[in-house]
Amino acid sequence: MSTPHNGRPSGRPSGRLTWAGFGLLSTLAGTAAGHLVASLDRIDSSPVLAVGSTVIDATPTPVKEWAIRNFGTADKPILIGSVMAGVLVLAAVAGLLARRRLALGLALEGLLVAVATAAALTNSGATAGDAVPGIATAVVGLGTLVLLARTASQQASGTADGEGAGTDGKGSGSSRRGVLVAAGVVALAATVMAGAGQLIRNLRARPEDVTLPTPDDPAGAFPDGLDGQVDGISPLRVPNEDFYRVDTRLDTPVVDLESWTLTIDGDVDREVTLTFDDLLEMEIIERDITLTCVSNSVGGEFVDGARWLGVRLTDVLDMAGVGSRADQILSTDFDGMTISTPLDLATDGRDAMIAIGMNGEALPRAHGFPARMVIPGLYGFVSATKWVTRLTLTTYDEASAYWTDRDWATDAPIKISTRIDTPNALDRLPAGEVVIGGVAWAQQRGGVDQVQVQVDGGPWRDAEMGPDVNNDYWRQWFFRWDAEPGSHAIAARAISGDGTTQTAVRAQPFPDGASGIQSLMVTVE
Ligand SMILES: Nc1nc2c(c(=O)[nH]1)N[C@H]1C(S)=C(S)[C@@H](COP(=O)(O)O)O[C@H]1N2
Ligand SMILES: [Mo]
Repeated sequence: MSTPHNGRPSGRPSGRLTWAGFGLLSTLAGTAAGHLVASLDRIDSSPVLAVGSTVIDATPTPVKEWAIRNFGTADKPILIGSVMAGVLVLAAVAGLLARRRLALGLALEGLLVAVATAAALTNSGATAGDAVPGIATAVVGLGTLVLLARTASQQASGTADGEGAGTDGKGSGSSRRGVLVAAGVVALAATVMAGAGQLIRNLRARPEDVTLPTPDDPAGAFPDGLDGQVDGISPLRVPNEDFYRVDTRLDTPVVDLESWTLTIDGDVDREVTLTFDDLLEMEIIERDITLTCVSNSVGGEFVDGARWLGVRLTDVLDMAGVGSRADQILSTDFDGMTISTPLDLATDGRDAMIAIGMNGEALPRAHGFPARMVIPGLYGFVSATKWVTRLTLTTYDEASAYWTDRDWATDAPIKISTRIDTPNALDRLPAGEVVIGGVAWAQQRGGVDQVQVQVDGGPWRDAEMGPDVNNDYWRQWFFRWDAEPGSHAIAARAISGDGTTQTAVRAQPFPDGASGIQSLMVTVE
């Protein structure tokens, strides 16, 4: 294997690829060990996730906007992927440095671990304990690099002594085998550790083990939507696995149900802490509500309707007794992430709730297990705190929340909007009857009364409306269009129950939600 071209001791194998591989493997093994250790306590201190969330938090809002526009919900996998790719390049460099001098490689790997540990320690809510996964990463990562380096040089010197070094850089089968076996063992160990970390997390809390109570105040019978009738239209009720997901997390949080509590504090008569069982004892309500993300662009995917089960937010607040100074509910999730909600809007009689169920199941982990806020009519970033653990009654003067600190609006009612689900932009369609269909929403604006469709800038014509679930729910609609050959522009707008017509004035999502009318081109043949 070895060639002493540049005066290195002949016992040291010179395969650059091999050494780059050592850097990669030792870094992966260290990272997997850190992830495993983090999974035992606080997954956020896992080296990869810690670096990833630090990058997310530090990303300026316009860049985030751009990423969401271009990658949608894939922004996170892309981010983790880029962080990982960058780290792996550096890991390979560390391996190459170690080939020259082991200490150099160790120094670079040590630096990587130090950065990840620093990221974990500066996470919101971090404690000194969050350094432990970093230490595990360092011990396993650096240790593995030393071991691999040693195996390689032993094999190489064994080769030099026994079978003769005269093989001119090719090395013998047995030396390569030794290095390969060592590398294989490390790769296997890394995989097992990463898998074990995931397994441990999954064992901790299982939404499927929760038995949901029957509602004291049930929602009405859910009507049949147009789902079966209009090809390509959004389902009236969106299944949990298809429901849009937007949050700052890189992982799917696993919150322990046994130790989970919800505390109401701040400007209250008495601080109250509720367990999950305490919630089950309260009056349980069931409501059909459509959530909408402020990042949704006109015609976008970040809006869906579901049936929620839970308790009234006002019932929870009343247990603590809200003081007279508060104008904000600052809600905090299990990890210290905060969302602020105007107190007057949350308590004005709308169906604001602490939800524990979604479409007949416990909340999925991705959607806030074991409990989240749901408030009709306000964008999710000021209302829909997932994995919620604390409601602090405070004022906007005293406290600000995650997105407020990033210049998003503080008070953000959902804007009336309509999405065309079918046809798709640039579709080629046969002439004759084409069914145009979609959904529209106007939560807390009296719901959707009417959707209108416009072809080629002509008159606005009424669409046929699907069932009206309630004013906080979206409504399906469709329009039979007699399509003639040529290229056509199709647009749709909604008129809400309070008599407002969806505005044509365009606004970007930042800072308080997109507006405008979706219009798309199709070709009829
Ligand atoms: N803890 C926490 N809750 C959160 C968020 C978050 O990042 N962290 N994102 C909010 C945003 S911006 C939206 S639009 C809704 C989305 O809820 P969903 O992912 O269940 O659709 O959750 C809200 N709740
Ligand atoms: Mo959102």
